[in-house]
Amino acid sequence: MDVKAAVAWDAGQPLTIETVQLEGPQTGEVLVEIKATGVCHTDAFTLSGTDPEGLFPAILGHEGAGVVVEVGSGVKSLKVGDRVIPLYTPECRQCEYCLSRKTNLCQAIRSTQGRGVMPDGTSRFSLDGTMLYHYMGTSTFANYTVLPEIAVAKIREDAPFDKVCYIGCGVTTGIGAVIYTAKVEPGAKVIVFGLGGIGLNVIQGARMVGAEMIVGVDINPSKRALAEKFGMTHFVNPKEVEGDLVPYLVDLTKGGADYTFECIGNVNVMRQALECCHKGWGVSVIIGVAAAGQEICTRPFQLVTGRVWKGSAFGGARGRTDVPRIVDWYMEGKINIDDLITHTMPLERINEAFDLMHKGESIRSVVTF
Ligand code: NAD
Ligand code: AHE
Ligand code: ZN
Repeated sequence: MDVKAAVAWDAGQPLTIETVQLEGPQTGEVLVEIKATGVCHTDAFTLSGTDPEGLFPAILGHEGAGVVVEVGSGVKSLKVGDRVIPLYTPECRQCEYCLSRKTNLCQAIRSTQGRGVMPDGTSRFSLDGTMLYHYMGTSTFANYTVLPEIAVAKIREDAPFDKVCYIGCGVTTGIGAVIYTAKVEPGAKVIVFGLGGIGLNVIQGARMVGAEMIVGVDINPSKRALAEKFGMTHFVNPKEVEGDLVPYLVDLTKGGADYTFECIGNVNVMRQALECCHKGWGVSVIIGVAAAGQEICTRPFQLVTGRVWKGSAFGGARGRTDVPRIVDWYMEGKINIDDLITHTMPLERINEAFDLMHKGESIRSVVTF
């Protein structure tokens, strides 16, 4: 079938809107009509050419919501008409990783996801005979996409697509990092580095679980007001701090933070985030995605003296299980998504979403179809 898609032809180039061809679902797959998709910094990261797994030409996008319009043979858990959120972290409930209960990183289809193809090794997208790569197994910058059943979360029927699409990445990543990865407890002192589409969700997660002190760190002071609305208790602009940021934050938290979250993708900030953790028990969670070739470093003494460095992908959430619950939280008014969606636009204007992100003028832009 013909579908409308934003195609990334090459690194650093704007997306172009094309009519592309999409083959229907195979065994164990579904065809989803995408109704809305957010634009995450990770899409910009891959488009920039610094993603080691970046492939071109591709259809990017991994933060969507839509409706199942066709099911392939063997599909049991989904039917035509179901409202769904595509999952770049699937949940097969059968692989060693899922069964371990120690991680959300289902590996059932990870290798083909990273190679830009469906689990059978082929792409379903093409344009006039030229193969187009899938992206993160989701490719939501198209009004239709094909997904394996295990990479689809079924959600309630009354959830608005243009809001809950954000649960497909940013909301779950931020809130999940607090509740599933770090397991922040009431009364904790938390520092969040980067107050964008992810960091603000870390802040709202920290408030939800009853953190007592929530420090936000960002070089863009325009992020302050919204962060305060979401629960930030103290704002720090590193550009206004005299001397080193780390001792400043250790002083502010009276000995260091119980938990810190890096939501930027900057390896120097990752080090600061670890080192401003409390001696003996502070935990620093890396969420930001850093460019190819970048490495983190610190003195091993930081770890010897009890600080813990860990990472979080998709907030540690198990998508088919946890995403429907997070949608419920939104529908019950327990979490705020609306105020974070600062811009909406049709697919034809998707490049504006990247421009707004780079200029620091948006939190989340959502494309509606
Ligand atoms: P964003 O662009 O919306 O926000 C980034 C924020 O960091 C901005 O407010 C910016 O002003 C701030 N910033 C930049 N440099 C800074 C510095 N040196 N010190 C302090 N603040 C600084 O991006 P986002 O969508 O929130 O994504 C954040 C990161 O998280 C990206 O690297 C993205 O790829 C990654 N990410 C990871 C996961 C995961 O599962 N691990 C999921 C989604 C996004
Ligand atoms: N392809 C990159 C890694 C990108 C990355 O870390 N992705 C996160 C999700 S970011 C969503 O906005 C993730 O889930 N990672 C786990 C995984 O299996 O990819 C690289 O460096 O190669
Ligand atoms: Zn994302």
